[in-house]
Amino acid sequence: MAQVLRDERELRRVIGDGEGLPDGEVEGLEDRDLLELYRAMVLLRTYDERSVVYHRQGRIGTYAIFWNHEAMQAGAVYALERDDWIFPSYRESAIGLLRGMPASTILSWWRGHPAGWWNPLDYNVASICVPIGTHVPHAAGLAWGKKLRAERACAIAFFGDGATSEGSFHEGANFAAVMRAPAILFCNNNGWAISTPLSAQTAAETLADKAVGYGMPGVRVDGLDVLAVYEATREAVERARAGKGPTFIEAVSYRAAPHATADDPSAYIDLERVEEEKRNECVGRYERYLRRLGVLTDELVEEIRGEAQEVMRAGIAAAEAEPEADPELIFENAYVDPPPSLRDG
Ligand SMILES: Cc1ncc(C[n+]2csc(CCOP(=O)(O)OP(=O)(O)O)c2C)c(N)n1
Ligand SMILES: [Mg+2]
Repeated sequence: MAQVLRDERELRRVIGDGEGLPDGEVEGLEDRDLLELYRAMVLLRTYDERSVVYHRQGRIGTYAIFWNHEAMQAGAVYALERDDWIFPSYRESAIGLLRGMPASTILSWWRGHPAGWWNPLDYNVASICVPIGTHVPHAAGLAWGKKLRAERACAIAFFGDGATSEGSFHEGANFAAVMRAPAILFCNNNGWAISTPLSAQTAAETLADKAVGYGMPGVRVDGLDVLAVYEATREAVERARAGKGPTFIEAVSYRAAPHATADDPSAYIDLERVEEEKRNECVGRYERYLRRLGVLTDELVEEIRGEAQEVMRAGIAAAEAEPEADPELIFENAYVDPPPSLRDG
């Protein structure tokens, strides 16, 4: 198995291209696991594509698209156990689906409805974090707590390339490393922080280089290769459980969708590159790998897609069946002494 290198520069890759680039495999994964990973990716892809449609129909609010991030999310979560904690950013809003959270809960979150807030203990999935990077110290602290209690669990925080410029990222990374907390800092480097390109984000050669300064290993993986992501995360989890502290994983991609439904990237992005990324998108790439292995058939693809579509149909119906929320809730607990404009309004 590949080692976690201190300064691994090449992107780790397992899936080939069916031509010159050979397919690899991950030790310990059976056909059943390979299909579970596929099922998870299709569920996330379906959630994402349906959400964009629901947004256009006015059925959910602004939505942060994660199209082509499915390999990072599904691969990393598959390397965890149920007791391990996940700290998502808005880009991983639907990651709870992989822990059995109903789609209606997440759709309600994007509808701004109170039914969209869950008890993190029910799924070991923390609240979706919208402020950039503020959940990194939370994940580090929770992981440290697990260590103090001599529990086996670890914590993973997902954040973007832009988050690595935020103070809380640095505080969380330093704290996790000094405390040797069983934490995984998973950076989805999609090359953009809204319209800010990576070149304006950092002068470092790679984001994984930042790990060295904190004394933790940094790994770089192809973020569109679900098996490489899985393997790198599994190694990070093993390190965490062995008391060796945190790992920084930089999963590299190029954002192929708008930042969110309110964004028009044609004003700033390299559109040719986007088209190229779309042709090599992660679900199709994994599907072709599984077909080359003879693990996936047309019937199975249809069945898995059909199941995911049904989850979404049921999810939006349940979210829309929620009674309307009381607008007063917005102000409850917000003020000890409400200003007159609110009190008398
Ligand atoms: C503390 C904070 N500052 C600014 C913002 C506004 N904002 C929302 S998304 C975003 C870009 C983040 O980019 P990145 O970390 O690369 O994540 P990505 O959206 O690419 O997944 C910014 C600056 C915010 N949400 N929180
Ligand atoms: Mg980004």
